Amino acid sequence: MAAIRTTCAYCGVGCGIAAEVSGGDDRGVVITGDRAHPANRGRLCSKGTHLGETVGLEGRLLAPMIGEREASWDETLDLVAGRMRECIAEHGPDSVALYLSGQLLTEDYYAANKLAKGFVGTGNVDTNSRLCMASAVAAYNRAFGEDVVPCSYEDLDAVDLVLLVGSNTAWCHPVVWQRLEKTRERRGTKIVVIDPRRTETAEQADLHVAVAPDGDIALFNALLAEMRRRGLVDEEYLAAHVEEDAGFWDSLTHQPGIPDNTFAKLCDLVARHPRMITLFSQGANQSVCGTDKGNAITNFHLATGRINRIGAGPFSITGQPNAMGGREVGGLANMLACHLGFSEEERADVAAFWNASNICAGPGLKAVELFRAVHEGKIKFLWIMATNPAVSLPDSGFVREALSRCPTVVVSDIIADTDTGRFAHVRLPAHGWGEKDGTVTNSERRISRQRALFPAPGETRADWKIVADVAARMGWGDGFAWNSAADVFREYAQMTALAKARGKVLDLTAHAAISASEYEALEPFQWGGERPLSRGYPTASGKARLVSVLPHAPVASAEFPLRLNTARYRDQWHTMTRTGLSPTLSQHRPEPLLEIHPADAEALGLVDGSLGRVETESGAAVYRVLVSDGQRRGEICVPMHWSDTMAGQGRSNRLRSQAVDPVSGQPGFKNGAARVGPVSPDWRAFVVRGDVIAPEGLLYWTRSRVKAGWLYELAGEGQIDLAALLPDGERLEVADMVRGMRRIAVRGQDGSLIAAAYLTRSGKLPDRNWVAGQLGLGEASAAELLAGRPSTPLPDRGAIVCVCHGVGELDIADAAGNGAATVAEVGACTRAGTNCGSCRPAIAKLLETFATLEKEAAE
Ligand SMILES: Nc1nc2c(c(=O)[nH]1)N[C@H]1C(S)=C(S)[C@@H](COP(=O)(O)OP(=O)(O)OC[C@H]3O[C@@H](n4cnc5c(=O)[nH]c(N)nc54)[C@H](O)[C@@H]3O)O[C@H]1N2
Ligand SMILES: Nc1nc2c(c(=O)[nH]1)N[C@H]1C(S)=C(S)[C@@H](COP(=O)(O)OP(=O)(O)OC[C@H]3O[C@@H](n4cnc5c(=O)[nH]c(N)nc54)[C@H](O)[C@@H]3O)O[C@H]1N2
Ligand code: SF4
Ligand SMILES: [Mo]
Repeated sequence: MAAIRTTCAYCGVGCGIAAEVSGGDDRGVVITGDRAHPANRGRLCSKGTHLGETVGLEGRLLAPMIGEREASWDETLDLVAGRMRECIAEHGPDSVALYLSGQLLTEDYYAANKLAKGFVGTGNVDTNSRLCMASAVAAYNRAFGEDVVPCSYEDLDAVDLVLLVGSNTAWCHPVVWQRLEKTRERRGTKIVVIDPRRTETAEQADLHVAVAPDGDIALFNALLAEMRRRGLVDEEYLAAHVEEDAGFWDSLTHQPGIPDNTFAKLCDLVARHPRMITLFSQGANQSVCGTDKGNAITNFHLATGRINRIGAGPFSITGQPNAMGGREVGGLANMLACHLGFSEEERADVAAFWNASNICAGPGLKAVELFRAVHEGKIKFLWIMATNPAVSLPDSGFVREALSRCPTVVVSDIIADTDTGRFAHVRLPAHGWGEKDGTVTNSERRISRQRALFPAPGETRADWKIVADVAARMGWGDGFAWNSAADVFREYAQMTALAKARGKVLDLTAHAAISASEYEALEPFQWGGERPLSRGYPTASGKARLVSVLPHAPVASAEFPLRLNTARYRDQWHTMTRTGLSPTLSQHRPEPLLEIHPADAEALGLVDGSLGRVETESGAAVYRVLVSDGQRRGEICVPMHWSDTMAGQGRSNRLRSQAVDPVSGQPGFKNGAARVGPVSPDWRAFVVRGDVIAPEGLLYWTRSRVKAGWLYELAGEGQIDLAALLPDGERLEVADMVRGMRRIAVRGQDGSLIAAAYLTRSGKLPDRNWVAGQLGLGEASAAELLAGRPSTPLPDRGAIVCVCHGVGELDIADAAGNGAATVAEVGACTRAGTNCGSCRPAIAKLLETFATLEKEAAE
């Protein structure tokens, strides 16, 4: 069967996929990388490779829901349009808000933005990109006059020095990382990681600069001052192409904030390599000074002329698959559409183009403000699409209060039970990745098609179509009379003529007459070309700008002495509504970890593998402790991923405050004040069963996906009714009151294991992997099930490193013991790292650890 060429569902690298659908109702699909796609040339990371495990219908929202009742589309759309109409009539257009997502297609985004800004007449349409790259957008706007990423992936093939600022590239943009590794092999490219944590990316770098949280502005200012001292400022470029804020050069007086020898090494690398890219991500953007960080970076590149040349430039890498598409079509509340602002003429042009009855007067509220307005009762109708703000917005306790107060909450999602969906009055079933049809734009401004692989299940509809259906019921059908995604795309491409006429770079007018069949066959293409700013800057003067930026120092707090960072895991995506369903991806980090320096852990009485509670002014959360010298002293890190549907206490945005960057409105997710203490449960247990439960009254629980069901980790105080956590069936049981041990296995009529629970008050629990592997099988004896291990012990493979081939740490240790010294040699013996390659940095790190241990043993 011919493969369908589409684009990955996950990150902003925007990898092309060739999908071979195996047919039938089981939605089987074989996923491989599309060799013809310029973003990845056939490569895929672990998340892309295992997309097939998350396209099933498990947990899907398949019909419109009014409360807990399934309803017809007709009834539901009437209700949504009716509530919206009442709201506008009684409280005005600004009582309505839409909250969108970089996981919508450009066509969806375009439709939603048009509805709000053109017809409802409110600017209150914002997106989760506010949490993601709003600061980079603001910095680009200040420096270049337009939101234009000046680099391309091709530059990564020709670069000599890469500074990765606040980017765990090996985990979050793995295919870009693999591309950099290839360039390094070919040209000896140097890689510097600027990140307070020693991440797997930092482990593989030539230099790791463990900057203090938010120390980036001081560092870049000092770096630029030093380059000026060395005569490396490009005076010619500055004179021809750049304006500067008054006093700009005098403002660069800061200490770099890192050890002298590290700074010296950094300066030497930077001085020697003019082909330099600064790739920046959330460690830069998600900060209360994120816009200034972005400009510290653009300043450096402008001043040294390291921009608009092959292998050089300040490269903000996008997170979500279509974060960039949203930026194009007005997903952000402070832009209209097609990079236009809210001036009288721009509004008039847009109103004329849309034939819009009620063009909005000006910018709307940005995400955090927007939810504050919901909380205050100013917004009474909120429509959330393709995002899970009850988990992902900061201060999520407050966000939940806001949602529960809002008279109408509409949620368009693909999953039935999400944390946000629990607050919805109406839930609308959308097409998921395997059914969607449209376009996305990746980090390098490349537009690619997402193509449907399966027929749409149940009553699901395209997100743009749902918007158009509501608009029609509002009486605005003429503006939304599209029959296909191609129709929407064509209208958007035509609309970019408004941007073009104003000298903007965004210009898709070459596609203004695209036919349905041309759209079907559309090949990936980049707007703006490879170096879009090389023809001049889209400002009034045609010049870019050096913006004076000053370091920002967080206020120390005696009550909350630690700095709290939040980050991502290699194999989980955001709030886990999709990757959390994959048994393969769930092996890498099945529980949310509190990473803490050994000295801090000791001082606080925390040991590796125990539980720790983090508290801030906003709330508290509980994690499994991971003692790690990759953390700086006084700083801790927790993951952003766990929601209330996946864990009892692991939702990290309970901890985050509403503090935002004053220019971009982006929250400071990476740096807050916290304290930590041990949690000492009376008992610990784990349960495996086929279905989902939500235990109550515990100190801690989490669930993670295993092949035939779920593995639950539990801990609590006092008594626990273990049997109550298990389904009915034939029960086998042992207990040892003295040791505080209890074990129960439940078998079905056919003798297969349907659930099991293992509890201890002081001892060890059996091997989860073996027990979870028995779910649904009838092979193990009663004695084996109660022992929690097979009578002939299997070799212990240690924690799984390579999820594609199921290779564990101890397998790799064996290979190393047998002489494998490189990642490639380990791959040749064990197959680890030979498929998607996402685990290669982890293998490299293990090899280094083994080598050090061996050296120490020899000494
Ligand atoms: N596996 C996986 N990949 C993803 C995603 C996912 O959920 N999972 N999400 C996608 C999305 S939407 C996004 S936005 C990207 C995010 O991609 P990244 O930005 O790479 O991811 P994060 O782990 O959020 O943060 C990156 C690093 O910033 C560091 N940092 C914290 N504070 C500072 C600071 O003050 N200065 C500096 N220099 N660094 C700091 C953190 O320690 C962390 O290691 O990933 C995308 N890719
Ligand atoms: N503490 C902390 N918080 C963070 C971050 C951090 O680093 N630290 N990072 C922030 C960043 S950068 C981001 S991007 C956000 C991400 O945060 P969210 O956007 O809230 O996370 P997702 O889990 O991706 O939510 C997507 C939702 O849309 C649904 N969905 C998937 N596909 C579709 C579709 O095609 N149509 C519809 N209608 N629904 C769909 C999914 O089931 C899911 O419920 O989190 C932010 N929050
Ligand atoms: S790097 Fe991985 S997650 Fe990102 S687009 Fe490529 S395959 Fe998908
Ligand atoms: Mo993001």
